[in-house]
Amino acid sequence: MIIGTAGHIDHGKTALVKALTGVDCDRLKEEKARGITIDLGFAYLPTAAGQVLGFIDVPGHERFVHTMLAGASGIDFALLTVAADDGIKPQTVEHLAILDLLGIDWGVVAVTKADLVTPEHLEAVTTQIAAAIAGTALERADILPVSALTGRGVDELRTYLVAAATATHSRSSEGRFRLAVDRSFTLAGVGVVVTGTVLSGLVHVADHVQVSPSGLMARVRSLHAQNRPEEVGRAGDRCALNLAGPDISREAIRRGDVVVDRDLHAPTDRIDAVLRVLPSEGKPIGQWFPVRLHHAAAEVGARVVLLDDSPIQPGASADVQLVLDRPIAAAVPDRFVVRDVSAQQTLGGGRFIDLRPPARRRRTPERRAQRASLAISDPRTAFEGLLETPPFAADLAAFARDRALSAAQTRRLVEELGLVVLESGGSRTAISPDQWRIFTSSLLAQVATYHAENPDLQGVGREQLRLMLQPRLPKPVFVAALQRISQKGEIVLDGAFVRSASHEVRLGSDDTATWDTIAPLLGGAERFRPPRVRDIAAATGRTERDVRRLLKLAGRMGWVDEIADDHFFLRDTVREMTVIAADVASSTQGSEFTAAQFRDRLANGRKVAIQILEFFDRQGVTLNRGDVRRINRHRLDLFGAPVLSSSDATGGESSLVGRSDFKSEWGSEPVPGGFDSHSPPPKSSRWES
Ligand SMILES: Nc1nc2c(ncn2[C@@H]2O[C@H](COP(=O)(O)OP(=O)(O)OP(=O)(O)O)[C@@H](O)[C@H]2O)c(=O)[nH]1
Ligand SMILES: [Mg+2]
Repeated sequence: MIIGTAGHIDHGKTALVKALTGVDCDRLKEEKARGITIDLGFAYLPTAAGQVLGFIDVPGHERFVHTMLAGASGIDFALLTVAADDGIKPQTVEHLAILDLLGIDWGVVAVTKADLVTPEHLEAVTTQIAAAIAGTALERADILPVSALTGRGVDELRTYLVAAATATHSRSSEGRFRLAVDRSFTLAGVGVVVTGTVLSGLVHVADHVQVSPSGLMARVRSLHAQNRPEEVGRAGDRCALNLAGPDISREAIRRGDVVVDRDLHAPTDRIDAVLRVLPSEGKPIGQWFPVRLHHAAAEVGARVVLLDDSPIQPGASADVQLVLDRPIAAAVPDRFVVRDVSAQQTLGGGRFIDLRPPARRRRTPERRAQRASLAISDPRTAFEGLLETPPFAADLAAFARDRALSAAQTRRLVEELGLVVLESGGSRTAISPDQWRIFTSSLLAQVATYHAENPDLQGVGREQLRLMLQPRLPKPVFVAALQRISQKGEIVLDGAFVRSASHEVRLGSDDTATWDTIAPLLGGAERFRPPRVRDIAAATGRTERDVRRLLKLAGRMGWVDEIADDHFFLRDTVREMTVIAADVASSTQGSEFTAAQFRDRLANGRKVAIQILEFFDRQGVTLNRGDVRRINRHRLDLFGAPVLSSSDATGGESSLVGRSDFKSEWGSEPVPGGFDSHSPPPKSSRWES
């Protein structure tokens, strides 16, 4: 248990810690000279039960409230001192308010210097204290008189603290490791040491960690917990870490840094928070109000962006966006305190609720609803609520990181909520089971509607479909969603299109009539040199546009192939040409053939023959090397030619020749050039037309 002192200057905090532990926390020369505490002091008290109580002694001076804040952020238990002869003073009130804002609701009030007052006075002060703590987090704290001078009440207080430490169930060490640095120094023979309270998780000797926000990498060479050498430090421990790393030095790490599990390093300078303004504050907090933000041991300048319409009145709470002067290493739902820029007084504080809020559209109803869920401390309830608000999807990886959740905690969250998690790149987008059902069924419904309205189209474009659906997933996440749904077999991903598995493209009756007039023009003797779109349009009296549209449609149905721009060949013809190409190749030495040899067989002119071969090259049916080509027999079936088994391929890559089943496929149609015409291998690589 870490105990932190609090209270007005000179109210006997340091003297009391010394009376309890024997340790004088005022080590600095200046502290001795001035008789006040300036920096944080640390003391440890081993108990009979083998526990160690840690003490953080803070300064009471009004100019050092920021130091008190750095200390108070790392404590479990408050030891508030009020001098019996002085009573409640300004920093008693301010420290009490800070403890309240930090949510430290466990502690005791010591009425110090009890030796200086009469019993009646002591009773009056006790009454005054009870009134001061009423309504704060410490309202149920016991009030005990002590004197560091005479020793009165000191043993009782020590016993009280030991009992409290025994009663506490130690903080959960779940979550990823974070330690808020309050000191960095070098020790001779050891190296760089940083100290602070472990905010969450565990740290082991030899762990690799990161210093945030600087990002410096380090290894834990050794560690102390409560001033003793240990192998592991846990949440709630006060630890000293001996860090090693290429860029690690005493100067490179300072108070306010956070040593973190390397998965957590993601500093932020824009944070959504719930801010409570102290009732004692004179004026409301307005738009773009400048503050000093205190978080863990860090202090940074910031502006308050109001997310509601009106300024925040004293005593009221509201959602705000904090825009920081520089990034800090935070987590949700960390507590924070804001003070005014001249650092004269504490204004308020609260909890962080979102470390990556949007800078724009932050006042929409949707965003408001998200914040309401994010404000919930319990991660499971918060994430469940978040997924029930638009856009009904959230990045689980970022959520887990920003709440310092361990892998096991995240897994449990997924299991308990039955989440559907879509992975893409480094992000893990989660959707609730209900929303996933809605998403899936509306996707299937949209695809079905699209087919009904567009029977002649192969499917709906992915992007078009994405924009039709809620939640509107980011593109890469949508792809992951499509893949997941397609695994069920109901939809098929067809390039950039999505169609239902049962969908077949069908021509409307007009288009069927048009096709019936066009198809004969593409076949017959001229099939190796069919008319182009322009020629067909002229021959049939239709517009080029219409002919082109229909032929593209026929292409999607696998009836034709667009060999070159606006030049469509029947699929049967293309298949026939692959076989001819294979045959030409088989008739040459080395199975290589030239475009001229191919043209001679098709008798369709040099230009068209080259276009066909280039089309085959693109499809991988032929392999082009210099002026000659070979057949890639693995691709011969692309247009429907029977697949060759490797035993068929004894004649090399183009052993189709001579197979009667291939010849018979062409029926009685004579193949130009004939199967038996053997052209000699080319002597020259130039075209000879
Ligand atoms: N008579 C009497 N004097 C005390 C007692 N406790 C502290 N003092 C004196 O009060 C003065 C201030 O005590 P500190 O313990 O330094 O007070 P503090 O709260 O630590 O002061 P800061 O850290 O500067 O805020 C010192 O001169 C102490 O000797 C006490 O129980 N009885
Ligand atoms: Mg002191």
